[in-house]
Amino acid sequence: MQEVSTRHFVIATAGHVDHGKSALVKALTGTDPDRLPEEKARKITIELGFAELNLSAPNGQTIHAGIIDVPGHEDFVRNMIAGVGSIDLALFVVAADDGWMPQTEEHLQILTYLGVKRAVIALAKSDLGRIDSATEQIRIQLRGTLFAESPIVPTSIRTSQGIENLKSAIASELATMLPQRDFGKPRLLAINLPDLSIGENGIQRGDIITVHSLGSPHATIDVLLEKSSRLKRNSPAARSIKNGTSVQVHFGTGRVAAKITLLDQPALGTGQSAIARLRLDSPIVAFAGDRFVVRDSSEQNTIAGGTVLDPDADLVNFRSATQFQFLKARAIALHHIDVCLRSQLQCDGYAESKTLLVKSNFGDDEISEALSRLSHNGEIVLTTDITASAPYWHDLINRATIVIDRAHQKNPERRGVDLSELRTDLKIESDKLFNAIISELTRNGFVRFENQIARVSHRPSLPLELLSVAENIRAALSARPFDPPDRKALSQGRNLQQALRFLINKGEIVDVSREIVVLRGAAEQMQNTIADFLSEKGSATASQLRQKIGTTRRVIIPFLEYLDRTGVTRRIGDERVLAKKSAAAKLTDAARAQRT
Ligand SMILES: Nc1nc2c(ncn2[C@@H]2O[C@H](COP(=O)(O)OP(=O)(O)OP(=O)(O)O)[C@@H](O)[C@H]2O)c(=O)[nH]1
Ligand SMILES: [Mg+2]
Repeated sequence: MQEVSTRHFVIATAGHVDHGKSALVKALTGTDPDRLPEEKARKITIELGFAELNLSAPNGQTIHAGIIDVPGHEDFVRNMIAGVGSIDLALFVVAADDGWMPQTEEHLQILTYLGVKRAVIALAKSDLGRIDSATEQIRIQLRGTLFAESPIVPTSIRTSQGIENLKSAIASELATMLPQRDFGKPRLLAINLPDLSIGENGIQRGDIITVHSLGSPHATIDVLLEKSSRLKRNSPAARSIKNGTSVQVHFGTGRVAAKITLLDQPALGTGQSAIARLRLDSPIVAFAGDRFVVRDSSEQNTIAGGTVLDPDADLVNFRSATQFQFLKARAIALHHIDVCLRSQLQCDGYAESKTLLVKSNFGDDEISEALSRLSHNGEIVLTTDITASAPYWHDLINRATIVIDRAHQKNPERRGVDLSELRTDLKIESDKLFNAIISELTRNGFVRFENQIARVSHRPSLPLELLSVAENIRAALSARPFDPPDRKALSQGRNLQQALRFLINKGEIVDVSREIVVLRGAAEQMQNTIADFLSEKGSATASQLRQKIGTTRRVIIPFLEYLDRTGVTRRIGDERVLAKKSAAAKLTDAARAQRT
């Protein structure tokens, strides 16, 4: 037996006040969506109402649709907008006796701004008007809109005419649609959480509950604004939007006051679109691609709509060339994931991979699929944490290579370049980016030791002019190997310092302390003498060890501290003993000696 699954959709009504929306919802579902006493008394819808409709589609599918019934009255457009924010299908109601009316028009524009693409039109009260002429009028009004081809179904709740037709029209439309994808980024609008406080300090209508990983809310967002070409000339709603215009912006079920700044044109007239910055009175969590409706500040007219291009514009200069490019690119193809990724990486050069398009309507799978495709094409570079545009990345790698090569040339005696120096030269702020660059370098011909990096092939060597300097240092140290001159005397001037650093790095000279350096051979002799003495006596004072070696206090104290640090000896009060490790080593030596 073939399994039949139920598909779920959301429908909202739309249309002028009193045109029969709620009556139609009741006729379709049996549920009266007007619940409030005030609604019953005034015979008008105020708040959103809800009902459920179960249908079977022509292909046998069962369909479950939640219906949101919206108010038509001009005073409640705000509630209407909240109802139609993320629906699959509009049930657009026009009364046959009244025909096309102001809120029929306003609701059509709102549905368009919000990206609703499908509708079924009910020609309600068909018992009261002339079906032919009303249908003709509606077709003319819908010309050039997304609903131009939508079915128009005459209905009457008085005669029950057309109710079944309307059900099948809705079922046919929904049967051909994919339900909205769940892209794994919840932003709830209606929720039932009895423990939450409601009101001024708690949550309010329009507040968004979301998951932390989607990032923080922002009060500056960059958008594409559009003003419908349908607005009647000389009507208040048709007035151009200028820089600094104060408006009410309706996002989802919420509303926030905002000021508009236009990017590259003085005003936005009917039929035009423009990139704009919205400075919101309070921050919101918006996603790139989110659509919204703009009403004038007094909430009399719907004056524009728009799409979010950059939901995190707080720290970005609106008029910088990079942001301009970024917004232009996104404005053209916001639904195209490659365009969105490219535009961001072209603008920022790189991003932490896990933050890329987090605030967008693309799902995680879609994003990682696109990233691997673009990386396969060579457009971007993916590392564990970082995604970078390929030119940006290769430029950094090239510059790093140049910095390191120059440093090797300039200071061939040095082992490599300090990472901090390299980072400053490359002007990299992000730890993650810098680490990614370093690991890329170490996979390709470079080696890192502690806090330095060098070419694998780099062999530190003294430049000619330092050879004699190094010779002088060797001579000075070997004159009295156990009582060498002060380190200060060996590091006066850049040449001495460089040569000394080279000999230390090379291992010829041991860096005992800030005051003392000794030749490696001398250091080994001193260490052996001390170890033998301690292994024989168990412990000894610094003074005994100094006499044993024949050196001075100036040298023995730092040298013993050096042995403590390197795990050869351990200090107990005024005495030194062999550290466990070296004592054990001595024992094995002794055992070995006995055996042979
Ligand atoms: N003759 C006739 N009257 C209808 C029909 N449908 C609705 N009405 C009447 O029209 C009036 C308004 O109907 P509602 O369903 O409340 O209209 P509405 O569009 O929901 O109104 P709002 O929600 O306030 O915008 C009511 O008195 C209904 O009885 C119909 O098919 N024929
Ligand atoms: Mg109603």
